[in-house]
Amino acid sequence: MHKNMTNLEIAELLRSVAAAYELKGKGPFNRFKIGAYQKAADSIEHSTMELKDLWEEGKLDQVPGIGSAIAKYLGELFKTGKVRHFHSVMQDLPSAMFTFMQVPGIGAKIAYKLCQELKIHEEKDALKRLEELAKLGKIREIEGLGTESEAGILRNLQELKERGAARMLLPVASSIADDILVWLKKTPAVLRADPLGSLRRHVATVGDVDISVASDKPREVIEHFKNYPKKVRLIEAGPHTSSILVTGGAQVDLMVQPPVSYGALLAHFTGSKHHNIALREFALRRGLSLSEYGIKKLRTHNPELKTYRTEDEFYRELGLDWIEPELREDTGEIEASYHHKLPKLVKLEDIKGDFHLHSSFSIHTSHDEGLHNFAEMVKKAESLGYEYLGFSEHNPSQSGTTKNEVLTLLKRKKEAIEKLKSAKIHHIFNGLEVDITPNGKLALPNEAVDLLDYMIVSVHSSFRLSKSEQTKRVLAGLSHPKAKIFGHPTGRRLNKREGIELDWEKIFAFCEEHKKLLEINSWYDRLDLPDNLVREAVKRGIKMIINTDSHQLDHMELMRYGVFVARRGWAEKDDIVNTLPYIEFKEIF
Ligand code: DGT
Ligand code: CA
Ligand code: CA
Ligand code: ZN
Repeated sequence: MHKNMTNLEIAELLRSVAAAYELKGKGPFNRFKIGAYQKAADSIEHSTMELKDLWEEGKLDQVPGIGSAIAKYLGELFKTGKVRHFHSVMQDLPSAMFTFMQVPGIGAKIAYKLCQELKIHEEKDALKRLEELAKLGKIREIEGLGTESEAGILRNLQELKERGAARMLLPVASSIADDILVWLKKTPAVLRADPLGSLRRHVATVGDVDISVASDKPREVIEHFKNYPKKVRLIEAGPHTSSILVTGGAQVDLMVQPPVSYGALLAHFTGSKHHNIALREFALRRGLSLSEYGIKKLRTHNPELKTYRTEDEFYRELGLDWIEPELREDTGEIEASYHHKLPKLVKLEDIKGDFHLHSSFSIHTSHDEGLHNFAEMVKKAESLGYEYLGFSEHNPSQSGTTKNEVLTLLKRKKEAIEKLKSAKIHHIFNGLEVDITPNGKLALPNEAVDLLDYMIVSVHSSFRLSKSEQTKRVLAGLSHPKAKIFGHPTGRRLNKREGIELDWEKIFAFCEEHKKLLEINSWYDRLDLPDNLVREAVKRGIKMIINTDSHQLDHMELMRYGVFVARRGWAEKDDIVNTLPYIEFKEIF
């Protein structure tokens, strides 16, 4: 417990108190208290306002779910960093118990039992010990638990580990950074400010937000940073660095350097770590030592520090071409830079069309429908400067429609699109996103396919087939001549679901031979094909298409995230077919 706890931490604390009451027995009074603490925890977890701010404004009792007793305890917490009553309720209980309760499926009673029977009391390494003992079969020996509980606990421990490592999705981290940049620029001491680290490299998920500032007054900048209105806690502050925790729980690291050495700072904190290490070794072999301040020549009597205003000058000093941040992962970029062979990465401005759009045109789709109609989406595409687009609603539901109904629906859609075309609004393609069913068949009758210009074929079910079955399934689905695009190929959902297992050697070979396109889906929790597979595809000369998978107009602006993925995979304009002008693009379909 301490004075500056975040909402999430407070919610967890209240759940611990509830658990303590739960162990104390079943009296009606206890049961009432347990409910009250749990309800307060739920409400705090979902509150958009920081609880401490509300307390300072005297509005704590206005939060639904927080009664006067709990409000009083929270006041004590914010004032003194402790709640005597909570201490007295929880003091006889092993602290490891509350750690165990983070594991899904472990409630207060089981947690307590595990502590007693396995003799784990301290929080430190509690989960690790629990895992070890579960693997040794010690949990099944506890009365009331069995092999099934043991297996469940092991599974849930694994899940917790993965979730514990949950990272922010790129757009979330970007918007946190943008807000802080606006704040930083409010003081004249800040001459320039940039997001660095994984954020600047446009990694799909971001651990913490790194920000650099050019300034001759670092102290003023740090003070201003510490006053950021959404700060919930100061982690540390030094003469030119500081870290804070902001609303929502993200950590933000700040680094300040004078403008003369800003180039070195950018290079040092853009990373990745592996790129930095490789670059340092590369420099050392040339008798140079790198730091966030600049470059020193070693083996001279009086090694003098040379500073760099820009990253370009910094890299040039090392005999290297400037390297795009997306490439800085130590996967050959330093070598390529040295030989002037870096790729000319594809850019957002190169994109001339979007081919994965879900409109509201009703064809009784098997999955979700879009929100906007053809004309609205066409207009949006025009505002984005596109030359062409393709509508690809989900196929009609197989269980809910007969074959004749499907044909009627798709004829109607074709006519509607023909009408748009004759109005010469745009170059419009009539597509469909079709499920590849678990047995490899497409969820659309063949006659219906004849009505389409193209199909995106995708996996939307049975994600856990074995690698060989899954590969067979996908290749069967892709083998139809009109199945031009393999949609969101791995099916991953970042922080939610692992991708399907595929034999990529076979998939690539098939795409190469039959000129199939791999989609780079820009939806921010897909970003699928992932960047490492993009890189493989680029190496083999397999073409890709970057789509947004939009279900409404503003989704169409997510294209940039797909472009980031392509860039991280070293893709150039030529690797991405929707950079082609219409005349050449239409030849593919
Ligand atoms: P993240 O935050 O996990 O998404 O990934 P990054 O790449 O932002 O990593 P972070 O925040 O730990 O570090 C920020 C920058 O600092 C990173 O871009 C490279 C640099 N850096 C981190 N660790 C090291 C290190 O051990 N050595 C060197 N030379 N640089 C490092
Ligand atoms: Ca970072
Ligand atoms: Ca960091
Ligand atoms: Zn899909």
